Amino acid sequence: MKRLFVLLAASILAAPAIFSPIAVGQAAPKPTPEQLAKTYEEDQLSLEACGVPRNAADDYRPTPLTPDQTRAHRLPASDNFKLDVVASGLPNPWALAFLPSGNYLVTIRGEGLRVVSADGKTSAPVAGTPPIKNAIRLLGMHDVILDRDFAINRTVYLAFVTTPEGKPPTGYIVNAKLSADEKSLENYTILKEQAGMIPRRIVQGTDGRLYIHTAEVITPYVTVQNMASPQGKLLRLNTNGSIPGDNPFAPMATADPAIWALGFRDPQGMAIDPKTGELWTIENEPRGGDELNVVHAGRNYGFPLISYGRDNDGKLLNGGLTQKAGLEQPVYFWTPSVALSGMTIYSGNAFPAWKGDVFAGGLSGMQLIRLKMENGRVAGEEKLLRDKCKRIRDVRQGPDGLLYILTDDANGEIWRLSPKS
Ligand SMILES: [Ca+2]
Repeated sequence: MKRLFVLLAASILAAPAIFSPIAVGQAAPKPTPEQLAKTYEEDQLSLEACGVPRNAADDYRPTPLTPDQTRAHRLPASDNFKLDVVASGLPNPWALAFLPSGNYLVTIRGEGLRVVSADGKTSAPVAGTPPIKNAIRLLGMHDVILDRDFAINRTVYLAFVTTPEGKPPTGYIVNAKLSADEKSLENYTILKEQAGMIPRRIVQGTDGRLYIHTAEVITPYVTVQNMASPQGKLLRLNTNGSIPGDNPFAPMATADPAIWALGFRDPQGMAIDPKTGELWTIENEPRGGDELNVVHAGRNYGFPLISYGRDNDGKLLNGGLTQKAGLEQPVYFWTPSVALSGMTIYSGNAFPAWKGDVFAGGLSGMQLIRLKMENGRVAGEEKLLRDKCKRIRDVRQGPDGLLYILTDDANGEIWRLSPKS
């Protein structure tokens, strides 16, 4: 138990600064090796400025398969937004969803679920939420999403870990109905339950199915390539918990039929590209090598057989192998780690310059990452909000097209980015 805590803590502790802004509107120049080195150094300095240790000070940098897979050139600094604090005093919030009432549904890692009113007042815990009890502080209530027909059916889905009396820590994916007054969850139904499973994020696909990303954080990560285990996987369920008939491994007698893709370590962010319907995810490797992936049915994303990071003890994973036939390459990776959290792909009208960009939170990296995408590849990277020195837990696009951010803190906050007038 203690060991797991230490591993989790290590994976979430990490890095970065204030980059000299390039004039907005200026074409982004191709970076020189010196500039790339500066980017790295600046990240390290920004963490130091925040009073936290540098992450991977030895600058371990394995060679990418393609040059656009890491350390993309730095985008001109965005100057198109202002930041407002919507709410504060949330103890380690994990995920954020938007209710049609204009209120926010927020998961609290160690507790459950709360509603934050549009004007920032936090409710008592939502009654009827499954009890969260764990010896491991970093596990608990993770994601919440609304069903796409929530306005009609009031259905929400939750992903969490709790420790039932006399049992080991157990992962759950459940659905429930939120009462009309938003004060209680009405009789939740378990869709999947498994000892040791760490469900992190849920997304409802364009097909209406639930996609659930799960983690495996204990060395040597034996469950990740084990088809009988739902850990370190992307799972796909019908909204009532049954298995879709076309799940890729359903015909395999020895496989968990919920598995849709495999080979992940600790995925904490997931989003549908509104243009293509593709499922994009971000995950944390133990030390360096955090990844952005586009996930397709039946494929193997490689962990721990290949990785651009190292294990928590600093040793190479599988001899430092980074590529192998039959195993998917990440679209992009980060060395050192930024400890990725939530993500969104921006599709709103409030920030025309950001349309199609990937946003991802950084926990130990204390930053909001923006990736400019071109044809499914990363064309540039910006690191926002580093001057705030806050661990960023989630980033979501609101129904109003603004960006909302959760900070990971005993006094966690909801931030809103809106256009600068
Ligand atoms: Ca991978």
